[in-house]
Amino acid sequence: MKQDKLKEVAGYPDSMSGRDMHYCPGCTQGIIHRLIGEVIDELKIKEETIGIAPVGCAVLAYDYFDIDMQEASHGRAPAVATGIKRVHPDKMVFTYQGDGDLASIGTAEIIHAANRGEKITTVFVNNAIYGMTGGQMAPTTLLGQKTKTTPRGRSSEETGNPLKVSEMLSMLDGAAYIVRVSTHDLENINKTKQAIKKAFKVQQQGLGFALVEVLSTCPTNWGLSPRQAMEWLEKNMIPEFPPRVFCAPEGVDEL
Ligand SMILES: Cc1ncc(C[n+]2csc(CCOP(=O)(O)OP(=O)(O)O)c2C)c(N)n1
Repeated sequence: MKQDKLKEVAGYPDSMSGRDMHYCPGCTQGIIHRLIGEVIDELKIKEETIGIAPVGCAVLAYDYFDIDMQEASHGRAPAVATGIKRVHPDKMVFTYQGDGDLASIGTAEIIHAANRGEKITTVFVNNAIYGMTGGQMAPTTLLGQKTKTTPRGRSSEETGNPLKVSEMLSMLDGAAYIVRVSTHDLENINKTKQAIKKAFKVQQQGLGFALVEVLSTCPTNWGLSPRQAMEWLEKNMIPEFPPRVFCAPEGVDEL
């Protein structure tokens, strides 16, 4: 019944299942899922798209899309995507990964997939924390940010500095399109959708590896209300992780 009501108001992308999501109030992962669903619908690629779900809060992503999905073990989504794309070069293959999954245990996989120029697309959700496991420090945790494992705030002496994944990957020759976007307000959510669409089109045209880093919220583990979390993202994450295009193939704006 809930689903029918939602359909009356807005409708669900055809490429999504419409199941109720388990995300906490104020977490923007549901929005990011929806944007991917809208892009798949608009590009009319539902039947040829294969998504790779991560380990992290989005572990159940396969339940929320009505497309072929494959679960990967923690951090290994780019390796799984590589295998699937090479066997099915005509398919649209994307990974969906958090910052613990992609930038901690899976650092090697993402660097080498990007460096090889695998023709896959990665949606990288940066919420500056390990959400699923209860709020431990991630590589992207901000200096001074309190987490379960940095109760006095992250210090660079002890745990290094926030890892700038997009900056790093864009240095690699195999990277075709690397962009950072955010979900803290409507304007930025719309930009996020456009970036995801371009990243899919880069793959469609065989131009190489594409990654969209999406700044996201984790009100539960940040200890904030949904509204405060949006404000915290804008105030604290945007200066450290400024949204921008890091590299793009020629003519990307016409895509
Ligand atoms: C091999 C392995 N190591 C550790 C874990 C525990 N673990 C599950 S999810 C996770 C981190 C998730 O954080 P992130 O990728 O940022 O995603 P989020 O939950 O914030 O969306 C960890 C460490 C695991 N499941 N498997």
